[in-house]
Amino acid sequence: TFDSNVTVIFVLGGPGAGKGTQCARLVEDFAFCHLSAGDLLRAEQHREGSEYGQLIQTCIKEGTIVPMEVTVKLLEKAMTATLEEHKSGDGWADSRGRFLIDGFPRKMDQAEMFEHDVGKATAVLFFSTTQEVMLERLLERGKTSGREDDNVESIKKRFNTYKDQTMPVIKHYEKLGKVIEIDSSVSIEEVHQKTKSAVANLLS
Ligand code: UP5
Ligand code: MG
Repeated sequence: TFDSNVTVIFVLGGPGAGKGTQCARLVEDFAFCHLSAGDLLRAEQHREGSEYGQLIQTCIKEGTIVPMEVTVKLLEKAMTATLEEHKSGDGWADSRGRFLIDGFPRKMDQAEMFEHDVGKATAVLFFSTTQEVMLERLLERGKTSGREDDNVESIKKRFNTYKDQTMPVIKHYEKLGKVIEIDSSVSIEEVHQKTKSAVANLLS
């Protein structure tokens, strides 16, 4: 478990809602370390000698959730590496001790495991928009992304997993009063402005 001065913000929302895009923008404003669970899994999938390559590929294509032990380990490792890297420098706890955990936790058991083993989340940023908007964005991105899950068939499965497994996580944090919901149907810049002021509020 990390120090209590480490700030963790979970970033949730459906496939293509704009989590990664907004996290990248926030990093320019606030000195967060942005860790995308999906990106870490894709890197692990392609890492030579990984025992999980096949499993991760199948889960991503089918839109199902990779066993949480794998994902939590990858996140913990990345967080530790970031903190170690900045320990010696002044103010490390202030800047690199802030994490945006993008696309995680997607299922209740992951949330429980992370909060038990790693640390508690300060807040949850929830980017919400309609399925139509998400579908359009993902199909557009699919023309160039090379992502194995940016096709109609996988996207439908991702939507179902999101609805069945991830929405309950958001509901859980809503009950705790930790969710900041941001409508991400509008332009990237407009979403960014709203997100930026919400985060500034949170950190003040
Ligand atoms: N775009 C973004 N914002 C826009 C806006 N306001 N207006 C117009 N266009 C906008 O954005 C998607 C596209 O839309 C981009 O082209 C962008 O330019 C445009 P992006 O920011 O990439 O959206 P994001 O929400 O990050 O979508 P992503 O596809 O990454 O979401 P997913 O949650 O589906 O994908 P992730 O990589 O997190 O997970 C993939 C898979 O990994 C999962 O399905 C699962 O199989 C596995 N996984 C796990 O098993 N466990 C985990 O904990 C995490 C992942
Ligand atoms: Mg993403």
